[in-house]
Amino acid sequence: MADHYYLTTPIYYPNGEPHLGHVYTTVAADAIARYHRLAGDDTFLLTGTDEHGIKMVKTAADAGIEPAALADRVVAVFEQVWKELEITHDDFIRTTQPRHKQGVQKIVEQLLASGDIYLGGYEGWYDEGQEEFVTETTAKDQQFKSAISGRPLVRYKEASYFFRLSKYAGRVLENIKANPEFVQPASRRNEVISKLEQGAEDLSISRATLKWGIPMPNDPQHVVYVWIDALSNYITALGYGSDDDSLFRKYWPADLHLIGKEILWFHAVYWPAMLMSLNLPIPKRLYAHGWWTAEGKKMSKSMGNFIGLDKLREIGKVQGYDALRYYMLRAAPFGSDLDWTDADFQKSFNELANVVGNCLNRTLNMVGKYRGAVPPLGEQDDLDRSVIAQTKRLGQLLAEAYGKIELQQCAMLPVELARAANGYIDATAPFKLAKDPTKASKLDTVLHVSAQAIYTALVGLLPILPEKAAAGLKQMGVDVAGKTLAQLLDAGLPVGHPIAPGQPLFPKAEAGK
Ligand code: ME8
Repeated sequence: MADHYYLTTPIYYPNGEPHLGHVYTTVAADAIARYHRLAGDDTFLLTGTDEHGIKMVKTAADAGIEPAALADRVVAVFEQVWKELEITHDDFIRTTQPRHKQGVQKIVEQLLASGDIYLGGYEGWYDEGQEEFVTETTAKDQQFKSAISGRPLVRYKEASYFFRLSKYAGRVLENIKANPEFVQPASRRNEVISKLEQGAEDLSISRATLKWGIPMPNDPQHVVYVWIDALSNYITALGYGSDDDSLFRKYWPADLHLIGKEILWFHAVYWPAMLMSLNLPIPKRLYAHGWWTAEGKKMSKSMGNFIGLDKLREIGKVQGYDALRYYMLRAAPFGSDLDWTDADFQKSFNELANVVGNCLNRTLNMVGKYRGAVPPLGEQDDLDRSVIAQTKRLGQLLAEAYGKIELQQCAMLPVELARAANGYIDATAPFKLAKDPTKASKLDTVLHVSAQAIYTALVGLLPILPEKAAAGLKQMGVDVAGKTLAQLLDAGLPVGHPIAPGQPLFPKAEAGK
């Protein structure tokens, strides 16, 4: 039976249109999901929107509309963008959907039943942009401003229900320490550990002064704190607490929650504590990736360096969304902060054109012209053997890289194989071999090895460049539909497989722009 793989993106606030940051996490998740599907795993990718909370209320008020109308308008944009980018999510959860509301109420009822919720009063600071309670000390350290947006913290004083986070802090910490894979990357895991070693206070989980939210089942004057509401999506989407929880039973615990670094604490501490209180298993892995800046500065509309939909769509139109995917995933080791520059984007596009596109084109032209079909291996030397070995290794290297969520490697390894194949073609000079009938066996080898190498590289690129890699393979006469990675890699290109000259995969007219 195939393995299960359940992965999620954060559910985004629909208070503004998606931008580079949202696209990054979602594309990363999509690449991982595509890899696992290709590997034959029963895969489920969840994304969605986080529609309650004060931030939505305020943005809607500024626009002179109701929060629900704002959510509907922006959610439609998110859905449209994921469609344009061909994101392969299996579900899109909105926290305003009845299925989610019912699930959250069930969850809160269970937390109440385990005695982990009590009524108290909250007086303290709140970061409305992050929807986060901030302790007095932290507030002071941050000069009463948000660490993320820089906006002033707001003083709250109201009755509130509390979740006994302090009761679970020790177990949550132990679990993080005992499972090095759980919170990644390691640097961020260490930050969580040192913060958690100082203990954790009980968490205010309801708002009495807010109407836009899910009512507390025991006291409808309060709405559930937006983070308790939001984190629950990972199980309500699977039907937890509903009449049909078959997906939940099949896929939970999640294999991977992919998130940005600024929301790691919620996922690494609040979420496991909630799950412990619910007696449910903890997700297997949280991966908190880095933050994008643009041209060296925080992205901002007023600074003119905002990478928003207009710019992303223009790239989609000119260079194609696959070029965007490759650039984003290749830009830095996964987990590190990243900086967008137009120059680097162009460089990475040129790399695709000059390395992958060029290798495919040369190979198709050579094999098409000299043999018309993949020839058998002829006489071989060490250089041939080293490219053969590198080709054979790709599947294993990719399995390791995807296993560790090293997405930069996942993007680059196949391209490095194509680069090696280009070097090999340069070194063996098949156009010279073709002129000398005594070198026919050597030419067979060169054509065979080059064809297998670029074929394998394209197969390895399928999760990263779904459209271009499939188009390249189509030019090689290979239809990937319905085939697993192992089938594609093991089969290789059979001897005698017909090959005809092809078209540029990344046309130069575009590359030069
Ligand atoms: O935090 N660089 O939603 P959100 C990289 N609703 N990633 C970025 C980014 C940037 N500059 N900007 C945004 C929320 N992101 C909550 C989540 S989950 C139960 C609830 C990405 O709309 C990154 O994944 O503010 C980050 O964690 C997420 O968008 C925040 O989206």
